[in-house]
Amino acid sequence: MAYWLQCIECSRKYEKRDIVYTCPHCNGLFEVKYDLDEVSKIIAGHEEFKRRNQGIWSYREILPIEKETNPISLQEGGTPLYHCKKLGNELGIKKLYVKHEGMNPSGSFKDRGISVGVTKAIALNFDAVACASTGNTSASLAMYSAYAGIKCFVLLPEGAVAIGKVSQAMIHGAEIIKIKGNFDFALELVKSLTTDPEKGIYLLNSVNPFRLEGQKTIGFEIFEQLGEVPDNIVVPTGNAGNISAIWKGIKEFKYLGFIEKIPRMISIQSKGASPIVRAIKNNYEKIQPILAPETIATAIRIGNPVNAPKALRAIKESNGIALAVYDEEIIQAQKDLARLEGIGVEPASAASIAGVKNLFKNGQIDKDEKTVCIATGHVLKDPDEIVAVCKEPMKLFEDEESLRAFVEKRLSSF
Ligand code: AN7
Repeated sequence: MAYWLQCIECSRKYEKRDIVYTCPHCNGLFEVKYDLDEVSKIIAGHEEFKRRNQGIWSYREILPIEKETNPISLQEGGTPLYHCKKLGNELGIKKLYVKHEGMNPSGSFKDRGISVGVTKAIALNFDAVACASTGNTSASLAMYSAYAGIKCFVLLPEGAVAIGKVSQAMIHGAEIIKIKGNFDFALELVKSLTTDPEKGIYLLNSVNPFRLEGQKTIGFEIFEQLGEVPDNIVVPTGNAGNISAIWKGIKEFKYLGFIEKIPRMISIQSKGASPIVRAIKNNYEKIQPILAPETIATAIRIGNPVNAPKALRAIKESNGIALAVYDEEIIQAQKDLARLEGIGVEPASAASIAGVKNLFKNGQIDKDEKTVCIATGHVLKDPDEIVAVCKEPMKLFEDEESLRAFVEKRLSSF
């Protein structure tokens, strides 16, 4: 299928084989464009995608990879969508759903984008890739690079990446580079390392427009699993790639005539790292970066989101919302989801639930609306946080009698 790159600011077009991450003319972000009229001649309806049942690769005609190329796939996508009845009842919203992206191969939604990104790297003859990361991108990139047999460099902000994620990067054999400074600084460094494609390192942060194409499939799956478009899609937002990607996919499905309605795109950030929320609230054209972002949700501890221009458009075009939540609310939502629904997620993911709770309270979400929260990463990503927030003491029992007494007491109070 024909596709090319187009700058979202100046609309200049580039060839799909051009190795450019941002527009050489105006530094704007790129978007992948397809000849959708051609696609609609080949794909009769969305059911055809669904029938293939191949995760993200079901959508090949609207992914930027040639037909002949073998995907580097570890069976990403096809994640469960749970109807959270108990939690929904507690919040007052009956139609609350969670799309559990923690069920991807490396335990986060990043696998969708990295599968496409590493496939692209191989197709372009790169034998090394790199990213800066708050953790999940590095885990995913390390995993897919190992499978593809290419070299992988990950730049991690020192002391700010959850241990589950670092250990994944380690076991899959990535070159781990600790950076003195936060994620935003690590991203600047990795961009400069990869500006010269002749050096042979392909950049796979979400500024890479091909990567985002894989992530748009989250929206397609929600539509298929739900049988309709929900009223709201709620996305924890850091570098703002995911919310932009999902929105792009929705617009493509609409153009293709597969859907009529569009959802509101709702961005949730943590209070200590909420440049998108501030920009929407104050009606800024551009975000103002936050210099020292801070939150327990380390995945989204990002002050200068590279995809902000796309995310701001997604929120505005969809008549969406941006809201910041406190760390305490994130922790509560993480516990509620785990204890009422049996769904274990990392703090960043729980931000979406915390956001919905507040939006319902202040009347921005109605009780009858269908709302899908994206649970972006698995609970085992950040075990230190769990131990810190679950303070129930672990008792040491020396004899059977006191153990029995304890268990009986607990059973009778259950
Ligand atoms: C669990 O891994 O940026 O708004 O370097 O790991 O698309 O950036 C992770 C981001 C939400 C935010 N939830 O997504 C990285 C990284 C989890 C995440 C986000 C991330 P974007």
